[in-house]
Amino acid sequence: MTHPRHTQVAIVGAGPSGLLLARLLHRAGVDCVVLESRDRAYVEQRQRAGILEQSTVDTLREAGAADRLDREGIPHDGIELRFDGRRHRIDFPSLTGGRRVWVYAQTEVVKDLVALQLEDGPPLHFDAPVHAVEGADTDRPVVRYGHQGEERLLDCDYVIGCDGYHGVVRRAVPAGVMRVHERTYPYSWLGILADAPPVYDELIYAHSERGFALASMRSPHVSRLYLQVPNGEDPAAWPEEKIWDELDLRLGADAGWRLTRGPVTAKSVLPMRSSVTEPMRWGRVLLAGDAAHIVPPTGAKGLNLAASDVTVLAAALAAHYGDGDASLLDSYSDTCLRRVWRAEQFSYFMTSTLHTPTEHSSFDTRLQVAQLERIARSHHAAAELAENYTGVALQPFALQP
Ligand code: RFL
Ligand code: PHB
Repeated sequence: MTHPRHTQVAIVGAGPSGLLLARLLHRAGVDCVVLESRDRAYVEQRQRAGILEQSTVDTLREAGAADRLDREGIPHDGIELRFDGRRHRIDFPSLTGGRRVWVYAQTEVVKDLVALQLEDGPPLHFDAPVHAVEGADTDRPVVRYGHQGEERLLDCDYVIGCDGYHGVVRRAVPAGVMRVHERTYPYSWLGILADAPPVYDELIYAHSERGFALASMRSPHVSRLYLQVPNGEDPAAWPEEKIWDELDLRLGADAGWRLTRGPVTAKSVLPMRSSVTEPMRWGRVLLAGDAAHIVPPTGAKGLNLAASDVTVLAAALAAHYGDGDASLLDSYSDTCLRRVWRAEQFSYFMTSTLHTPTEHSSFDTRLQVAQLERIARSHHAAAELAENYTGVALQPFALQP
């Protein structure tokens, strides 16, 4: 593939946000190039999210990237909460007027988008780390990147930072322009992938005095399971038997309840963080997805927020190039941040309600159980959770007050 020297939109990062933005722009007739620092196999195999909201599925369909999702994605109409030795199911459709979510792994979304992009463009370059963005305060920023042992330059009208939490694009913005609001948590997740059938046909979020546990899935034969562990935990401290025993203890609502065990094929420890950078735009530099905000994974929101940002951004760039209307670009940051803060609040709520604080007292635990009881007994409290989990509708948030 030849390397263009100019494009309308330079997209840095080929995670879900960069890839989806590229598809949406391509369909809208806007010219773009995607630069990704890692190789294709790495990007396609990175284990991450598993839950797609309806609006994310709709955007993937709009982008022409949902054929396999429509065949293989598993619709879920609820989740189960386990606490205090009890089980309580949250039924999404009846609480939200028909909304649901899909189990379809981020790895598969990324594979589908990469395949489409390599088939019919726009250009996507792997092993092309961006080193710097120059002239970000001019009308013609330049992206400096490495590829095949050479330093290359790409001129563009706009640079989009889809380069994740440790990305470089935001470094082009002078200090003090963007403000970062951040919180870290005193615990992490140990996540495993196992060749074992899921224990239940929906996700289980379990509160336990031993710590939080989550039972998710990737397919009818593969389970994705998480355990709360202290920060800095070494995955080697968790041999397979210990992981399964602990999952049984934390997830088990009934005596004798057991997970079906199987070989563990991946194991890692994931720290948790909440972070929002605002505004998400400075002149011709715009941030999207994890480059602009991070949520702890308990609310399953990260990938969905990334999809929502780029849906807004693609429409804004299409309006700008199509009929010279810059108003959507001007409101991009405000439009996205309303939804981002809603998701931040929900993710914080799910995290702090379900995890055992490191220095917890029995009082804290009883408060958490009282909150979970409230969700189990009140239609309003359950509907609040279900609405947030299935995704706040984009449209009302796109309207100006
Ligand atoms: P990504 O996926 O981090 O992609 C950024 C890309 O940028 C590249 N890059 C560069 N490329 C060129 N030059 C540079 N200088 C570059 N620097 C970086 C990187 O290599 C990478 O390819 O960000 P993006 O696209 O914004 O996507 C965000 C999502 O990946 C993330 O929010 C979700 O995975 C979060 N998340 C979940 N979200 C959900 O909606 N539902 C879930 O169920 C869910 N579960 C999760 C999750 C995240 C997790 N982890 C690992 C934090 C579960 C976990 C365990
Ligand atoms: C996952 O399947 O990886 C997953 C599901 C729900 C979450 C987090 C992760 O809240």
